[in-house]
Amino acid sequence: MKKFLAVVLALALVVALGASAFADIKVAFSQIGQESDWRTANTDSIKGTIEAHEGWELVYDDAQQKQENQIKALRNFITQGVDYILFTGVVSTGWDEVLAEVNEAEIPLILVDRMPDCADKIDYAAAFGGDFVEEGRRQVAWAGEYLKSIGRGDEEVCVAIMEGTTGADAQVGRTEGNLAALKEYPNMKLVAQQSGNFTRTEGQAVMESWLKSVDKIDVLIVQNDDMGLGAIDAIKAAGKVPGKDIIIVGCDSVKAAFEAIVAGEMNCTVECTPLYGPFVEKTIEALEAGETFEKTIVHPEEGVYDCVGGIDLGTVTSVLAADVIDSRVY
Ligand code: GZL
Repeated sequence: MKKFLAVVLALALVVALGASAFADIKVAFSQIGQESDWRTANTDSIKGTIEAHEGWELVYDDAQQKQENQIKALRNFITQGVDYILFTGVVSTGWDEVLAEVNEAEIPLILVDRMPDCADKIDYAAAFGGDFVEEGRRQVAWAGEYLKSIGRGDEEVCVAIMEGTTGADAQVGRTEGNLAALKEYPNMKLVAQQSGNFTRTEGQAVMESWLKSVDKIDVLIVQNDDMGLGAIDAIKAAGKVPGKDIIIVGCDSVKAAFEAIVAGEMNCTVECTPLYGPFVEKTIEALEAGETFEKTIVHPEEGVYDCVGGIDLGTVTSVLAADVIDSRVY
């Protein structure tokens, strides 16, 4: 019996090592963490695509939202001699040195999602991300147009902006878009602005503190849906009605946001696709084949989904969340 088990174990080892030994290319991915449903969907899309591709092996690292872990992972990828590195930084600054090391190792770098502020000083093979400024603009514009549609366009309303992770270009861009759009709606007064770090837990905590310290909040702009879901918990615990006493506008368009909108507890979410897998696959295939391609792609800014439908934002008209919730895949 012991001999049999030893043979089975040896065979399993050969199979495991064999798969790695036969991989044509190793694709390393330094992912920020698991802070939101968007991030989970983004990870699943990229990992799923790479792992399903014949001859490709994924080397994955989850940094738990710590920059030092990402820097360690990038150096580890270099030591392993991987063939490609996918990278999205938890914040925009502090990457110059380690990305220069990636360049020195001559490993093609593919920037996904959040861009490092040293992007113009390093070599990268491709970049793919969202138009965060437009997403932020759409959030506030939707609130302004919605207020008009319910006869509150001339009423002075108090607006709170809950920002994402401080220093991430998704936060910087969305804040720029939020503030620029606020100038178009003089009745909307900014009364609070603070980071909820893109997480549900911190979103709830920030909302709890605002409910105690801010006199009045009529509109809550949350730079991702997860913070909005946390805020809903805090608003309900304080005996107020989310979606009515406080209008809530999210971003990401994750399934849980559609469910909150259909339940009347949230009012709108602005789409930002996390489904990067197909872009990553196409780019690596092109690089492997020595083909030329569009180096920087800002993914199409897609829909705005809400509680009413038909809100015209110039670049897009909102769609009733209840009409499309069954077709959502993340
Ligand atoms: C956006 C991405 C943001 C999402 C958040 O491209 O960087 O990070 O909006 C996530 O949900 O945490």
